[in-house]
Amino acid sequence: MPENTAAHRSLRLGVAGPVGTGKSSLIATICRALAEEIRLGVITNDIYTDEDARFLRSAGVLDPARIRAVETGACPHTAIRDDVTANLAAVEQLEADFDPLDVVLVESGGDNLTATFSPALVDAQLFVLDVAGGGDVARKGGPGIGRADLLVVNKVDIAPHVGVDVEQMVADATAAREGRDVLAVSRHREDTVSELRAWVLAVLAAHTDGRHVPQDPGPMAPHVHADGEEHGHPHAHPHEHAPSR
Ligand SMILES: Nc1nc2c(ncn2[C@@H]2O[C@H](COP(=O)(O)OP(=O)(O)OP(=O)(O)O)[C@@H](O)[C@H]2O)c(=O)[nH]1
Ligand SMILES: [Mg+2]
Repeated sequence: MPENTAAHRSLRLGVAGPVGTGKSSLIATICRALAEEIRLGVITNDIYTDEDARFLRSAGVLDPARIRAVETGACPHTAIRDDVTANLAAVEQLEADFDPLDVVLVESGGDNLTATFSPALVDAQLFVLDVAGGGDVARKGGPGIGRADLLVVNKVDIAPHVGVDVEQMVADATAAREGRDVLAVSRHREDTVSELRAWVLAVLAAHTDGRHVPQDPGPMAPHVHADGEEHGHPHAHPHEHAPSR
């Protein structure tokens, strides 16, 4: 049996970003573009439901058994960064049940601009913004915008309707990311879907031959937990979950 190193197991690819920016749709698009070529699995995270998993199953882009939900029961970032146990168990179970898988996509519950995956859970991560959030968002930075492996500026088909200049938004994002990858994507534009598909295949190739090194985009913004434990400087963002670490 091959050693269980990164190079011998699936590429675990996280998809994070604010609520409603199109994470589930992007995963459906990736599955549609690649399901015949590579072996895929999907883990979704919702706070109280399995709605995203049900949406993806009903999209008919992947065997429904390969799409599983983790109900986090707390702030989404907790389950993808502070205590990844439930997600890691779900990913490993999926990998064991469908061995071998090439890529497992992990969708974070929609969170704020600073939520990122721990490199203990994923090998690479996408951060998804949409043009409806406004052209300025990309400039505002934060760990996901600044240092995720790929920043997706999503729903570019509606840019004219929300008064956003996509080229400018991509240029701002590229500057904020010091040249890291940025893609303008719409699920309604095949040229952008092809670019996204090529990006995933390139990271998979780099992962498989050991060239890809997982990066930690960095912790989320300092915040205070409900028990009063401070992480960085205090900031009005109380949580109901147990303290991390
Ligand atoms: N016009 C347009 N709408 C899109 C696109 N992608 C997604 N949407 C729409 O955006 C809405 C939210 O999409 P989801 O994929 O559910 O977003 P999400 O980020 O998974 O949402 P949460 O999981 O709730 O945070 C839906 O109404 C989608 O149909 C796109 O490329 N263009
Ligand atoms: Mg979703």
